Amino acid sequence: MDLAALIFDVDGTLAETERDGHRPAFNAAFAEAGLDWSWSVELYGELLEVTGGKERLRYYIQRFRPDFEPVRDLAGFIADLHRRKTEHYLRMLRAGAIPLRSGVMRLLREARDAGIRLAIATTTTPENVTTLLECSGGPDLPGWFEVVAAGDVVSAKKPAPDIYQLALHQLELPADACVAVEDSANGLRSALAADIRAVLVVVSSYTQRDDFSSATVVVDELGGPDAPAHVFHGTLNGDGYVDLAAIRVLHGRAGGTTSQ
Ligand code: XBP
Ligand code: MG
Repeated sequence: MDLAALIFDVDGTLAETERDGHRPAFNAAFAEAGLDWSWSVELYGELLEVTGGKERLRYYIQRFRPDFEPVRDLAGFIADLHRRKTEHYLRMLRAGAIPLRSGVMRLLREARDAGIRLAIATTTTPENVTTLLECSGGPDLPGWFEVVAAGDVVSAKKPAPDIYQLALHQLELPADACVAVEDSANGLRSALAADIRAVLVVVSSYTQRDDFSSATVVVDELGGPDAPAHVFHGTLNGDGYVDLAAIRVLHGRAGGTTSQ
């Protein structure tokens, strides 16, 4: 199939949200709830193995706070703490604290101008996606995405295929008409498990040591005309950065067709 859509992950891919966004938001929620928990940069890297904020909180309690007894049921306690965390995170986004990564707006604009459809497949909470797009990209940016598949709408989060399958279903497209753009091994596994064979990985601060050997192309940044991307794996055709022409070629190499 010809390339019809790009499906983007959010955290780590559109923006470096984890270390200085989600992590301090969790810590602020802990402090607000009177908990003496604090997630360091290093510990958070370990916790990122578990996707989804509520799932991450549950894992942390089981692994690091086995004697912790919430005053109410654990699921309710986690949901409440996570709600507080989301409020803190949204406040940071509204303050413009987290910019989009380099080349993101350029690539989105190029794809949109060429009639390539745009979608999101992410583990994070839907409001986080809309607010990041609005506050870091511009008020119109959320409207550029035809499909936003996010958070708890599926029962199994990445690396399960469910969120990519949902995005494909809502786009009404087969997997071979799409390219997924990801930053983590969990995200790569999720896209591949949904049969999307063309996956571009843009590594992020926490994922540099992940195994990306099954990705089509792995780069450090999307880059731009004045900032070439460094290629870790695969071949990036074109002018040395990720533009739509390069994406069409990688899509073709992964089994799609490359006609314009
Ligand atoms: C992102 C996540 C999310 C965020 C936090 O993974 O795992 O949990 O860390 O967001 P991916 P929430 O980039 O693979 O989608 O707290 O809203 O879940
Ligand atoms: Mg990610």
